[in-house]
Amino acid sequence: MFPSVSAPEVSSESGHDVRTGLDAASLSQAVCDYLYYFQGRHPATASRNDFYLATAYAVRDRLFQRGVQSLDALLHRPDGRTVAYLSAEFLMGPQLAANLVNLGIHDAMREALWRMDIRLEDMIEHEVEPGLGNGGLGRLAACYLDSLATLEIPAIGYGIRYEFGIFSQQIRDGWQVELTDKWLHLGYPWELARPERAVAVRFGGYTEPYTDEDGRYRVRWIPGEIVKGVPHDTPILGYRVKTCNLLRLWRAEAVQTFDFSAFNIGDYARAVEEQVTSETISKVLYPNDASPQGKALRLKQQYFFVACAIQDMLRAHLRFGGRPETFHKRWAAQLNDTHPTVAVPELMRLLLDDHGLEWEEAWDVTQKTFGYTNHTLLPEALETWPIDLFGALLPRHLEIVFEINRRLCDGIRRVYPGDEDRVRRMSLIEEQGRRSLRMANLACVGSHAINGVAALHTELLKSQVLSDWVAMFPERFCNVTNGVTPRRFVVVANPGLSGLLDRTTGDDWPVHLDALRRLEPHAEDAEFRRRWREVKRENKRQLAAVIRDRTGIAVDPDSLFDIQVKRIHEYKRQHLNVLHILTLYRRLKQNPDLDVVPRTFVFGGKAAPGYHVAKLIIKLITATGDLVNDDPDVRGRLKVVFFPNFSVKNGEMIYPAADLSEQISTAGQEASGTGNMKFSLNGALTIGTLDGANIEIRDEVGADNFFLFGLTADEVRSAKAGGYHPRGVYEQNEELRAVVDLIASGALAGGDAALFRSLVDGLLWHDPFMVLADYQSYVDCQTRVAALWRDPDAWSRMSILNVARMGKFSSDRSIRDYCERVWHVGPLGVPTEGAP
Ligand code: CRA
Repeated sequence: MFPSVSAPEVSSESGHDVRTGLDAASLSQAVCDYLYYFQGRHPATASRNDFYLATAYAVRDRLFQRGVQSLDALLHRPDGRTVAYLSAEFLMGPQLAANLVNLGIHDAMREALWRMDIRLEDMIEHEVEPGLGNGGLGRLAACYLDSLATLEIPAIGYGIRYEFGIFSQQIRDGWQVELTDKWLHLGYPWELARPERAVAVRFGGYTEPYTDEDGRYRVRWIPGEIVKGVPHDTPILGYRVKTCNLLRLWRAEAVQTFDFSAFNIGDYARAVEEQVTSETISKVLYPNDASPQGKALRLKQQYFFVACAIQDMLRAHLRFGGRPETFHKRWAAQLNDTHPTVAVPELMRLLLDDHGLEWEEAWDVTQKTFGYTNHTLLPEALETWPIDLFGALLPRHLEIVFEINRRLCDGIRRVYPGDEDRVRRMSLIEEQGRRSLRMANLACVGSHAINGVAALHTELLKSQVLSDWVAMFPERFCNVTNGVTPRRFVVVANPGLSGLLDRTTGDDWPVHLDALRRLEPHAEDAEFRRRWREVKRENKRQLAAVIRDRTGIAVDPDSLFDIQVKRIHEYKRQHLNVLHILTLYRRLKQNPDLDVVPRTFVFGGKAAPGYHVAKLIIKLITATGDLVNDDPDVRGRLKVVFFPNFSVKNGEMIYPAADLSEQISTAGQEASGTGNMKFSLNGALTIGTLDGANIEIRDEVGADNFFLFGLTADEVRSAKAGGYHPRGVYEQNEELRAVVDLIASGALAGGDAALFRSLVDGLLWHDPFMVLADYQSYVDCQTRVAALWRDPDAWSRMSILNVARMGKFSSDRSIRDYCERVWHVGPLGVPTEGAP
């Protein structure tokens, strides 16, 4: 049954290096060895999961081999700087295919498995991804780890190993239903637990002053609770390089897992109580995208992983001979939004209380260590913590925060005497209502660099949310536009396109994305355009099969695939998309012979479980599908699909199959967006507003190759300031009125006029995201899209130019920008100009 590999052999006898060899024979032997000796399975009886695990372990060996070498290289550069990317979320996506591509052994592994009658595709399909993030912010962190390793910059991603990641989404009766995400249930082979590297994290209790041997006034923290943080390491290999970095995620455990005294007196429940409460910390990811919940457990999570990370960094620094006061020369730490900001008082605490530094020196080290990236302007997303809650959990940190604030406010008063309003605005403490700690202000004061994630976003940050900070610390601000990794989102996700790009431009584009410019002349080549369309058509055929399988809806691969996948949020305006669909539907009902471009509308994305309007929008989408899909007058020309459980893995199927990418947020609301980049890089044309990175994408691909509509951020502001009356827009636009009335009538809800009432009323009376204001512009723009679609050559030309001009949006470019503008580090951590 397994002719070529019957039993494991010792590597020296077989002539293959089973641990590290990259040829098919070595790989096949390695997989077989894992089956026998690690899982205790014979290939003949092994399950698909057994084979998957064995394959993953064989790959992991090769990663860790490079990881050890990378660490060794770092040890020989004790003057180098390592990047610590602190993030509450890492949305890594499936690991097998990406690692095979980065190692350059995709074909060898296919051959190795084939010798055992196993299809590599089945192994890749079998993998369950760790959903340890909500959306863009977490996926960005993962792209950045990929680029850091590819650019050979020593880096560690620090985060939380949530036992349950983002919920998995099912659609029942058209509604979202959330199921727990048990990503660990069949074993996660990519990580290595390092219990010997565990650290202790303290919570609660009180502080007390004392005088040390030198007669100095000091403070000690007597905690009320201690929890253990156990690191779990996932190797992060760069693309075709030796550098292998680390993602180190922390799991919370009880210090003492079993209370024998409680057990002895017969209280079984109490005996494991400590374990239960400790482990709660890393149990579950909060499923909110860009809007915090303000729960005590969330603050505990934040402090937990940050305390683990900083201790880990400091320990490494001291072990390699560093002194506390040179910490910033070894580490550049990035705060991925405000979630890890408690790192600022934590580092201060360690330097002051544990290492005896003076305040000024500790503060200097701290500021030089941290950089802060802001990811959103949404006012509800600005994190604050009630002072009483913060103080109860972190009493010593609160004292340090008060002292940072005292010095900050003194500084403001020196620069702006008498401007108490400014002091109030910049203070770390919000005094109105329940006194609370403003994390964005703490991040700003504690960092030497502050950046937004796209040009417009940074401008708005500077002119609105953080304008006081710009006035006082202008040199701290810079922009770093987001990027995405072309390895995962093209090489892995779109092998058809990848092959065509290799053959046309050479194969260096995955690491020099600007090289895709070489495609430009081919846009004029009719034969090339035909091949371009063939690739897209095959991707669409595959997606159509999956859609059929998961939703039962049959869609035509020759129709225009018009796709919006991202978190469901009012500002992203999935409902604007629905208004357009219903507009087309009504036109067809009025004139079934109308010549419309056949379209397949695909939606995907999760709604935060507590966000009722977002959940109602999902229902609106599925109800629209129910209305439209089988209507005889429509004759299959419009199909509406809600693709359940959007994830990195599903995204890898969806982006390559898109013709049109919907990036239709209200201008000024989407900080950057990164889905916009993934689509365009896969040859979709964008219909979008002047928002986030859309603006820069349009600048790069050319205004002629981008479907622009809608109000600008400035226009949105003045429209609102001038008193926006959505009801008036509705009354004056006949087609819009008819469509809104259709939703309000209950026709999409089996006659239940109440179902979408709140949504409709919200649009008519408030419409904070200007859906009605942008409706006509959007529908007109969609008419231009349809006209272009009728000219396949013109469409393909634009599609090719989009891909050719996306070089800027490689996450490699973003990481180079961070290295230059924020971290001052080069490959192998060599300090560059401006390094502290
Ligand atoms: N929700 C922004 O909204 C941006 C990503 C990554 C977001 C996106 O426009 O592309 O960050 N903001 O920068 C966020 O999470 C806390 O704020 C996002 O993913």
